[in-house]
Amino acid sequence: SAGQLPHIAIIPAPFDWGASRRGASHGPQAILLSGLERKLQNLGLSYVVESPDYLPDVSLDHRSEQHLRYWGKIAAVNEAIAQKTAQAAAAGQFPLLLGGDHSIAIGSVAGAARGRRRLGVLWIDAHGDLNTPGTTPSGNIHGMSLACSLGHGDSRLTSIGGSYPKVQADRTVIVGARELDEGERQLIRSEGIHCFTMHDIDRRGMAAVMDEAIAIVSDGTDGVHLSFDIDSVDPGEAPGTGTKVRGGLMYRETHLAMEMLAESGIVTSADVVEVNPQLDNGHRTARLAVELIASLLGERIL
Ligand code: NNH
Ligand code: MN
Ligand code: MN
Ligand code: MN
Repeated sequence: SAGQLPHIAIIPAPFDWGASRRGASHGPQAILLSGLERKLQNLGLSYVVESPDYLPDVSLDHRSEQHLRYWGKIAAVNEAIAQKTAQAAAAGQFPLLLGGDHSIAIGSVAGAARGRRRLGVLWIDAHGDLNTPGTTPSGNIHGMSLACSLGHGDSRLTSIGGSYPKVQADRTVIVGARELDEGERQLIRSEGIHCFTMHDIDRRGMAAVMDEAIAIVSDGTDGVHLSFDIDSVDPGEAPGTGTKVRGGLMYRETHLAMEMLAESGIVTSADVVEVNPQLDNGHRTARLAVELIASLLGERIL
């Protein structure tokens, strides 16, 4: 239906003011330099790499608060990300956002939700990203992005891309959680957000967890956004990220999750975030990101 439009729109989001450490802004370049285009070509996929020029210059925006650090820059950048993502989706493309810290998902989820009012969200992360200014231990907005998309938190963030909740709790699934703050636990319980922790993955296995996750996010939805935080993967495999937590997803478990998503055919847009080449061991983490994107987009072993 997209005519001669490329199928995949690679949208770089070189931004890192949502995290406590700088460096994730170089994630898109590291992922592109690690062979993403070659992978897509080998898969026979058509794609376009968007220029990062769609992002506004926020270097002079110093609006910030203790519990909402750099909210001015983050609001401005995410309005542009929402617009760019919505535009690609409306053209029939698959928006693939390369972060950047996880605050960029405020914009990408808003953009994906513009044409899909019953969007499912799969959030693969060591963390919940369910803090609000009232619960955040850090003030870092990358720890608030999923809460924002659900409509919780400060209106300067929840209004990005439209003043309404972009997703509903019963269509939201977290996979890989192992470091949740107390306010996040409370929100998961009070809202009924589905959360498969590392404990669940250890007990039941990744295949069973992903079967259930896929069933939840595809039930009654009109699209699924995957928001993949590379810190979900065990730091032994993915050292190049700012908030490493031991006991993460193993290499094959992570690929299996991506392969199962590819088989399901449900994913309509995705983010890959928190790759920080300044903390990486060579390009190990960026290369892993490329491999995982390939699995998500249909690369098979046989
Ligand atoms: N929960 C912590 C916070 O809100 C850490 C969040 N860091 C992340 N999230 N990398 O994915 O500050
Ligand atoms: Mn995250
Ligand atoms: Mn995380
Ligand atoms: Mn924490």
